[in-house]
Amino acid sequence: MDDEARLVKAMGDLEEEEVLALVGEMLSAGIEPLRIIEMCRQGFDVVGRRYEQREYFLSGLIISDEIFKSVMELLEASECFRPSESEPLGKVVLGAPLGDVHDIGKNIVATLLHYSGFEVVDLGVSVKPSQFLAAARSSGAGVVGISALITMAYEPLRETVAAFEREGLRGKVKIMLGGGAVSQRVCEFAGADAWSRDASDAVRFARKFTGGEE
Ligand code: B12
Repeated sequence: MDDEARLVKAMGDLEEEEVLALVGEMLSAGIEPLRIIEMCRQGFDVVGRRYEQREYFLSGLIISDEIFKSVMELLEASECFRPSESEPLGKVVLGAPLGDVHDIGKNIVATLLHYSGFEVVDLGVSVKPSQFLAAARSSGAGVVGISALITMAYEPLRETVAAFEREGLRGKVKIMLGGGAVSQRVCEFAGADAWSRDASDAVRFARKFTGGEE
């Protein structure tokens, strides 16, 4: 088994020491932090499946969150994320939809956007449509990113896009979706402009939506 497969397995098995040792080794070997994050994400999928099969309980989900926080601390301490020195590229409002408290993916997206030169207005989790609207208005952001992990959030996603429509802001504000619960169908259902389950696409979309190069 190679290091990447071992990392997915260790994350799935909730073996914190093993996860951190592997991440340390991979960083020393020059593996891209986004690749490390992707392996952890796959490990989270294993945790999610085991939770569905009742092999893990809520505590398993909580432990996976704790382990990943330590991974992010290691990544940040290694200074692999470097601040952009350019002028701010634009503003992005970010949040998880109403009813959804998952924020790991959203925080990764916030970090990448920030280090790519965007100003991020992070509204946190369980954000009401009216809060997305108010933040986009007051900040003048041209992009809203919503990170959805649970199916219960589909309706709030649609309501959020509808609220921008109703207020006549759809021409000025692009809405991108991400997170484990989104897909092309969900994007169409909600009426959003783009979707992805890859954090780096958030930067690509934001560049495109603010008139820059993808
Ligand atoms: C950790 C976890 C938790 C933690 C979350 C901690 C936290 N601070 O976020 C806690 C313990 C709080 C939790 C709670 C619950 N959870 Co939970 N949780 C998970 C788990 C294991 C991992 C989620 C995760 O962080 N993945 C890793 C990140 C990195 O992935 P990601 O979010 O998809 O983000 C990536 C991309 O999608 C992309 N991205 C993310 N956002 C955006 C945004 C944009 C714009 C773009 C472009 C890209 C992008 O970038 C990221 C990096 O690539 C998942 C299982 C899974 N397979 O994901 C279940 C899961 C999401 N949870 C689930 C459930 C059921 C719950 C609970 C209801 C459990 C309960 N009984 O209370 C509660 C929900 C509470 C609520 N109302 O939201 C279900 C949801 C099922 C469903 N279909 O709705 C899942 C799928 C588990 C399962 N298979 O059953 N959970």
